Amino acid sequence: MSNKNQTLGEFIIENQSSFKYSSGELSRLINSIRLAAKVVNHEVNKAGLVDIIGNAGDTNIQGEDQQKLDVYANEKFIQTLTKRNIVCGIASEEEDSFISINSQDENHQNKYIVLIDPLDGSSNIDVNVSVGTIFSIYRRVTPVGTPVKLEDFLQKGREQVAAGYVVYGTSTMLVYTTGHGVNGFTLNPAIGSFYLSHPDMKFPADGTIYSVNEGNYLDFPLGIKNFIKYCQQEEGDRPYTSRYIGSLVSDFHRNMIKGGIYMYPKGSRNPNGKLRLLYECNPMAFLAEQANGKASDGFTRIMDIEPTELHQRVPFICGSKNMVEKAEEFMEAAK
Ligand code: P6P
Repeated sequence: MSNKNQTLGEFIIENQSSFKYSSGELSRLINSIRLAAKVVNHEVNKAGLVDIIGNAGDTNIQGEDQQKLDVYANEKFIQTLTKRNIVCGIASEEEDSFISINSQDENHQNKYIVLIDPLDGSSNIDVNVSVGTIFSIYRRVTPVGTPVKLEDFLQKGREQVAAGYVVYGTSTMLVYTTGHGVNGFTLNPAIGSFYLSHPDMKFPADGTIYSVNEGNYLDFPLGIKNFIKYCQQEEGDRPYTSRYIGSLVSDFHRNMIKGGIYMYPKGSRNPNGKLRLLYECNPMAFLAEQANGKASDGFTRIMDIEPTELHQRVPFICGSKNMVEKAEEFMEAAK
């Protein structure tokens, strides 16, 4: 149940009872993400004006240069989630290992863990192109009352209780699911509130947009090459349109609204693909499936993949159901 122009806070309260664990903790958790998103949005929006653009002079575990906003966003999300005393553990793209949160939860009574990519697409920051935050929420699997363990984070994507993203674009939106569909909220910066602007978001079953970095074409598996050639052929609604922003959240968001497919296949430089399973692919796959879309590695449903390590990468194909299934057909045929 949702009505347009409802604030995110009102929506959370109204829909809290639909969440089977509705003890209010998840609501408080989503609210803390909302707060962190507003704080990060404020910095992202003025990145060009203050000395926060550019390289933080460090590299993360991925070996990627840490942009200052990456570091800032990471700190703000961790700080906000810790202060609200709701989660027992956090994993982040910017942290080598997971963080056990017990500063105020010395008895480890909190039940939720959060995995985040605090600022995805950060290479776009200096050129004023959209970036995003991605989050994934699980209930812990180890006993309440004990410090979290790696196994709490290495859960299959199908165990997620909530997932979402913030897209810092021409407007700032928070889009999330708790397993009851996908809803999008747009920030009114003058008031500082998110308003329900995109209720019950759904991927069109078909689309005419494909998103992939074709600079890597020669490196792609044969099935992906054949699918791209299929997209480019003159027939019916093809050739499709190629749109690739270099920011997963933005490409996903546009494809969900207009219909389309996003692909980050494996290649020689990225033998397992580039995107991280736990805090990029799984949350986006949860959203995709909740919006009648699909997400796989070309063969296996993303949310069925058994994680083996915190920062593991997987090939990622996600978007309109019929387009993903067509790509999977080409992958199967080229086996
Ligand atoms: P490439 C950003 O670093 C990211 O993780 C996604 O947001 C984006 O789609 C992809 O990588 C871009 O990678 O190799 O095409 O520049």
